[in-house]
Amino acid sequence: MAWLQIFVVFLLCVCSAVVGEPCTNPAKRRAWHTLSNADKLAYINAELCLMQKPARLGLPGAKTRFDELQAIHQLQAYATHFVGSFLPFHRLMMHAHESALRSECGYTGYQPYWHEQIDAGKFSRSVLLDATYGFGGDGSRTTGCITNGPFVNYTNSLGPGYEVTSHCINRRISDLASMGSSQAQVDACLAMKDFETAWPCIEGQPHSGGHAGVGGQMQNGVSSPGDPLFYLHHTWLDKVFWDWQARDRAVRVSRIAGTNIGPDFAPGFPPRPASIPKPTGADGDPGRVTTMGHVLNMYGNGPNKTIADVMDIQGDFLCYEYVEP
Ligand SMILES: *[C@@H]1O[C@H](CO)[C@@H](O)[C@H](O)[C@H]1NC(C)=O
Ligand SMILES: *[C@@H]1O[C@H](CO)[C@@H](O)[C@H](O)[C@H]1NC(C)=O
Ligand SMILES: [Cu+2]
Repeated sequence: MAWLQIFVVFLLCVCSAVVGEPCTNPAKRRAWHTLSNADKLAYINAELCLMQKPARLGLPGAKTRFDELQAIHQLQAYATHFVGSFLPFHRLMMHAHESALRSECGYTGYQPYWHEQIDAGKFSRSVLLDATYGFGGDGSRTTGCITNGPFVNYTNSLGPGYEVTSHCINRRISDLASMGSSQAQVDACLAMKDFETAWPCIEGQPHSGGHAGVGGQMQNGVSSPGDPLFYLHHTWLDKVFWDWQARDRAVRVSRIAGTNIGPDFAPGFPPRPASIPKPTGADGDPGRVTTMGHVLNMYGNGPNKTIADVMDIQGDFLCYEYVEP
């Protein structure tokens, strides 16, 4: 009977290779507020490493690997906001960033998130803006440039908006605007019953709370990933999305909706120049509605995936969980 056992083991191996490894040991994404100083520095140093690595994908204007990740967003801002793919797209982008930190810069942790409820209404006093164990503080009132912290000398090549210019990381913190990230705003979205209402709720406030609360480039709908805080903000937003999905998991990982054609112009989004193609909505969808087969384009920063691939954060492709702060 030994041959039968060997055959069964062989079949199991082949089958699990075909369907992918099940997510049995999800990576832990933690709140920045709960990280040790050593963990914070490990993350910051990995980001600085991406800022020092030369670009390799040939994307317009990008000089570093950090810029190339920003380019994913700059090149398709109108195709990925105000559309059904908004949340899955940013989920995959966070994964591409986390993977780059790990595979190219020796980072052994996972993407942390900014639990913004803690700081809502008082972003200016957030520990995330610490000059030593954080991302540096507010912009100068004269130049807009951040004046301290580990990223003070970074010359960003993309932005503002669609422009390709050399500039500092700039901010203009607004405690008032950061109220949009409050627990009450989050709870209002978590209470939504279907994707059609949960997605625009999440994309409105809390999404805008983090962007407008930080201000400067973070408030630019096109070039916002030029501020490294973008990744902490959007990973938190991904947590809000997941917390909503987890309330009715089987249904909410298997259904998507919403238009796949964004507006021609949106507040906070500079007008799309002729060099950037108008989104056609044709990325794998048969019609005008976002479907599970919709392709999320990472422009070579990690693999393209479909929405179906990323709807479950503990599925065949993604494998992580959010640790509550
Ligand atoms: C930024 O550049 C200045 C001037 O060269 C230097 O003194 C400072 O240490 C640099 N700061 C960082 C965080 O790299
Ligand atoms: C990713 O998707 C875009 C748009 O569908 C496509 O042009 C590109 O070739 C794809 N990239 C890869 C690596 O498959
Ligand atoms: Cu975005």
